[in-house]
Amino acid sequence: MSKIVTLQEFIIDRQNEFPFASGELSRLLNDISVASKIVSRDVRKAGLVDHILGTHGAVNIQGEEQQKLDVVADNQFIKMFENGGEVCGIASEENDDFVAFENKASKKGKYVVLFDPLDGSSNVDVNVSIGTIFSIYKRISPVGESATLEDMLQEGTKQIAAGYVLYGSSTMLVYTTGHGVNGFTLDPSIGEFCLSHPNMIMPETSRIYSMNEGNIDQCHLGIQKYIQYCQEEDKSTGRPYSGRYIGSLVADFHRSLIKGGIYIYPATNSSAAGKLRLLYECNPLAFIAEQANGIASDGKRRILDIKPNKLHQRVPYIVGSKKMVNQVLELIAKNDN
Ligand code: P6P
Repeated sequence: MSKIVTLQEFIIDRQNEFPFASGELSRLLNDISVASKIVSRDVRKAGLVDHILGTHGAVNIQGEEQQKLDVVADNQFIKMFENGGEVCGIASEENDDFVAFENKASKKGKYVVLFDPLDGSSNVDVNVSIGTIFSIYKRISPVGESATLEDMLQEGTKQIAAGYVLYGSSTMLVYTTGHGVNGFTLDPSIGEFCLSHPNMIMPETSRIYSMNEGNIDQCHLGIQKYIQYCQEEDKSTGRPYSGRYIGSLVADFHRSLIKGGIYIYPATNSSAAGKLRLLYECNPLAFIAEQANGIASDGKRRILDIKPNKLHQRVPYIVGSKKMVNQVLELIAKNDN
């Protein structure tokens, strides 16, 4: 049995990857792991709360209103960041505008965090995996002042770190700081994230594609042709492939990271920019994908190169195994009218 390596040990051991690191990023990553454990606990009891102890909107015995789980998660992460002293401001799916922390210690924080506190939260009701996604940037605004919108609207290539927490059959935290991707599984009996998936690499190809095919008639002809290709029978290329769509981005992405595959959320007639958000869904997962030898594109551009202009900006999203994504990009280029 190999030695257990906790996330805390791993972060400290890797601290020397940052020549000028004086521990702030290590502390920030640790803060995220602590908040994730608390959210994991709340997610695990959601079914009980919603069906036995009172649903959202109900008033509990203390006279407090039962909050939706994504609001609870959002508040948990914001509280952790605001009190941690490393973060000067945040942007989150749950907040229309960004939040600049005005306490003296936070204003000295070097980082901003953009996150989706509980992506896929509508799946809680049907007990399907959900996740937290986060992205960390160095601030642009001067240390000591309030965070600005400019701090939040940076290209994905500027990310210092990115990761996700998957609240699935087990709770896993997967992250990168630009030096590869590593996965940690929460051992609830000791309350520690333990290194379970070192040096994660996405297989170059796979027989799994992931898309809400209800959108198939509304998307680019090149994507339609790719899905047809996946569904045709051709034993020499292992087709037909398998369609797997959980409807929870973190879970669908994680499967692609482990087994290979492609996830597509295209532009549709009803949503010209697609559904997924660039800043706190697509960019962090794109950083992880590229660090694991995968690709992330909007169909024309590398996701990480896109200059954001709005906090909640949406982009079409094609992410996964290198050979599969490149095949889709070729079909899009070939069928561009
Ligand atoms: P649809 C969840 O709402 C989410 O943002 C992602 O987690 C998921 O992949 C996608 O939307 C599902 O969207 O339109 O297929 O229900």
